[in-house]
Amino acid sequence: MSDFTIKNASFVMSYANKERPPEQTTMEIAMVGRSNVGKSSLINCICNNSKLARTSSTPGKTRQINFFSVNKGDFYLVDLPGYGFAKAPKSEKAAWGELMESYLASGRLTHIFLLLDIRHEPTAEDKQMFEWIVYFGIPFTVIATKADKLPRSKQKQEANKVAKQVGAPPFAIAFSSESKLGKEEVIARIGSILSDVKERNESADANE
Ligand SMILES: Nc1nc2c(ncn2[C@@H]2O[C@H](COP(=O)(O)OP(=O)(O)OP(=O)(O)O)[C@@H](O)[C@H]2O)c(=O)[nH]1
Ligand SMILES: [Mg+2]
Repeated sequence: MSDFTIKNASFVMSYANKERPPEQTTMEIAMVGRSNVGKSSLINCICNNSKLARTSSTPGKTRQINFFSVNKGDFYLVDLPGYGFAKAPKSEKAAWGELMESYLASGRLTHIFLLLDIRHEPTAEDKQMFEWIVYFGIPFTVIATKADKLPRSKQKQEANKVAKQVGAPPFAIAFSSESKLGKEEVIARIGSILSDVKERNESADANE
């Protein structure tokens, strides 16, 4: 186990395609998933700050790409607007598609956390999103959210099942921002992604 911890996190900026995104840093991990699946809540949970990213029981709360700087600028966690928000007007859905596509294609992303509700079979949009992630070649981890809604005996099995159903290898972290299940596992995952990136950067520097 690494001794990686999240010591502090702060909001940097919201980005909606018109402004310039923040200066790139060591790495960027983005939360991707259906509206209401718990992306903003996961960021708040692992950063121990319930007010960091705005959450809501009404789907469609996050409308822009929000950057959060962690451990004094060491890396960014990125909260994305959700998809599958039925009430959104057509123009907004089109804007969402453009924003997401340009962000995924930007080459900034180190890793994606694909969040799926542990209780439901992934939707056509989840599967489409997964195909985009594969198309853009971005490394990912599947996180099955709201695990507190299932009995403990089913959590691991159902988490792996949704990963398989979306088309990914059948492994997912069972997570709950309510019960904090999987919190340490998600943090350890971030720690290992970060140490891989740093190692790669060091060997690239050494080869120059
Ligand atoms: N029971 C339970 N509820 C959760 C969990 N995570 C989030 N929620 C609730 O689900 C709702 C949506 O959470 P958000 O974190 O705002 O979801 P989001 O994915 O950011 O949604 P958008 O910003 O609309 O894309 C809120 O009412 C949360 O309190 C969880 O682990 N367990
Ligand atoms: Mg949100």
